[in-house]
Amino acid sequence: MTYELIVTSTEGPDSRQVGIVTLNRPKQLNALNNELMDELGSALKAFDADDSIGCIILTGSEKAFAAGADIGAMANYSFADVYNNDYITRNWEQIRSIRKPVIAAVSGFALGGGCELAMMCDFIIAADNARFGQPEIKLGIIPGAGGTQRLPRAVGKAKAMDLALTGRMMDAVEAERAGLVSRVVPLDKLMDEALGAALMICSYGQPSVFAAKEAVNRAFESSLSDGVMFERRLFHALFATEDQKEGMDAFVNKRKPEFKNR
Ligand code: CO8
Repeated sequence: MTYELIVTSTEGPDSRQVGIVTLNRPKQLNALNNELMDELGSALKAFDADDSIGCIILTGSEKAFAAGADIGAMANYSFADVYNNDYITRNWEQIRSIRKPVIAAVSGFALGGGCELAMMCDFIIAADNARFGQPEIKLGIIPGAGGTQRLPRAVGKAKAMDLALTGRMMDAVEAERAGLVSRVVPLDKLMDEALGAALMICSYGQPSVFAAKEAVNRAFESSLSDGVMFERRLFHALFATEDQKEGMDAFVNKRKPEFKNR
């Protein structure tokens, strides 16, 4: 399938590849409009359904991961437009239904919907020029794609309130210190770092990768005791996989495991 506003590619050995989606509206700093979000949803679903893909990276340009929802497109929307037709917000939660890990490799601006999109990914690796923020308050609105919910879960109430109410940006160092991003690397190392992480994930057995993602996500949807029980059931279930036998046998016999994803 050909896309206009994103570019897709793959990296890695034939057996297990990394699917890469690059947002590509450079003149608008990757501002997110309905068409781009439709293409992003299609590309993510296609990679998710492709057995040769083990992990996905979502990235933008050096200057901008995404500078938010497209303000020009939103400017004249009425309540009826956005509510009745689900303009702007349609498709935004699709990324949550992707079962394979999605890594956000963020350089430059990740603002508003761009920050929310990065937070919908499983983890964020940031370049040292990355800047995160929820500046919607400056436009007379508030975050609409989970920013007020995911940001406090990531960085705590104080910093989330600070960012949502002042609209200020935080740099990569502050974002890492606050727990929003997992690693910060020099800009020219961003894709190498993200690919290294993605290829490592690809090398593991898929049942345990899926289970780890599901279990960590459950921490944000349940009480501690429900989450621990959910984890325990997945943990028990993995003893029914060939990959558990292979992984442990390989360790015991001091050899490299060859996971079969079953
Ligand atoms: N929408 C549309 N166009 C944009 C956007 C945007 N969000 N951001 C930048 N652009 C365009 C600019 O208009 C400009 O276009 P042109 O060259 O035609 O004038 C071009 O990109 C370059 O931008 P600047 O000249 O402003 O570049 P600077 O380096 O001077 O500044 C900034 C970069 C700081 C990123 C600045 O462009 C800016 O503040 N952008 C807006 C950031 C913002 O407010 N984002 C939040 C948008 S609202 C939102 O995301 C709500 C999400 C709700 C959820 C979505 C629904 C689920």
